[in-house]
Amino acid sequence: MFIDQVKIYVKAGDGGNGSVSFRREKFVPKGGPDGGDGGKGGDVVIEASPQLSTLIDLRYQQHYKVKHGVHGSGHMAYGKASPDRIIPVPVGTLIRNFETEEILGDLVMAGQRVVVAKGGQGGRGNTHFKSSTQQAPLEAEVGGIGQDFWLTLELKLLADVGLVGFPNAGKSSLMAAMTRAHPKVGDYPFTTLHPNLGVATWRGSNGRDLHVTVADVPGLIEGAHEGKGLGIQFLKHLERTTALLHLVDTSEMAMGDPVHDFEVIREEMYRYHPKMHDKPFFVAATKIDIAGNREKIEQIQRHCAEKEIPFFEVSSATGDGVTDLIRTLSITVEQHRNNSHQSLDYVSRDQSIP
Ligand SMILES: Nc1nc2c(ncn2[C@@H]2O[C@H](COP(=O)(O)OP(=O)(O)OP(=O)(O)O)[C@@H](O)[C@H]2O)c(=O)[nH]1
Ligand SMILES: [Mg+2]
Repeated sequence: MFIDQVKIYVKAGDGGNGSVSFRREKFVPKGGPDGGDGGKGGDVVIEASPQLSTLIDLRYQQHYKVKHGVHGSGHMAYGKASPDRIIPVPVGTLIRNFETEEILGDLVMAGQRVVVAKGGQGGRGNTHFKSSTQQAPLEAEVGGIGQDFWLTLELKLLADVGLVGFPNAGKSSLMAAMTRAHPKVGDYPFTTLHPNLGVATWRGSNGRDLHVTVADVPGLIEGAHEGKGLGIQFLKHLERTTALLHLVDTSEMAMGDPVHDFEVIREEMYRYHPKMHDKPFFVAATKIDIAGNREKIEQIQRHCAEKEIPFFEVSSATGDGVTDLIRTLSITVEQHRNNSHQSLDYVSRDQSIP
């Protein structure tokens, strides 16, 4: 299973100290206490951002410290609180206390937040310590200490696009053609035993790179939703993906009928959970360099046209069609990310999957 893991140190802000001060006014010989309170120290907050797809930034910056709150001062001046420090992480990040291994949060939703270290309270100024017996208190509190911890952050498989299909359909080969990942490819079913993640990049028309995380999971077979083959365990990994790309082997050597193969896998996903059919969905005919008379390509293409499913044809061996596919997937994923309302909607639906 893919896990991107980092260890970071967080330290929330200490509270500002309360002030010891007395009023000094003309014609008022003994002014009372007027020391203000210190400001609260900022918290450290971790927030799931749909813009991020890896924890790589946190590998480069390991320490996150928040400034202390401003100290109180005379004339009842309260110190300002120091601002919270927000650390953005990808959706799918699990946060643990490094020492106790206690889970502090599992950020599965864009915008979801968890306070991982609380800032100290501001100390009270000497105005609070005035009493009938003590008219001129020399006492004030120091600010509370901000919490500090070492944390481990783990990114669980939460890809943008999941590759689905029968064993040997060419998923890992396509993954290798679209990304820099090097998954194992083999001329036999169930070559892939664990999901692999890779990142496909598309340079948008504005010159900005769009990154799409692709998950290559073990092949599915009939009965997968009941746990047949490597089955259910990996359907689970596809739950949280934005879009699905279904690969159908259209080479001359492929054993089955492409339309039948396609419907079997589509049905497995539906039976696993009907909401799997609500995701943006694409079909790609694979291995078109060895498709012979193209009969299988045309069969599945007609079927997709009838069902209004976007259809592509690719060869991972020659690279034909791969760029076009990356472009479409990137645009779809980007639209999804920009639509945070939709993204929240997705996750809440995903959470309802048992
Ligand atoms: N000629 C040709 N062969 C391909 C192409 N894509 C995949 N293959 C071959 O098809 C076989 C299966 O490819 P994989 O990428 O391992 O298929 P998979 O879907 O990942 O298979 P599992 O992991 O077992 O489910 C390998 O022998 C590949 O070399 C292609 O575009 N052209
Ligand atoms: Mg594979």
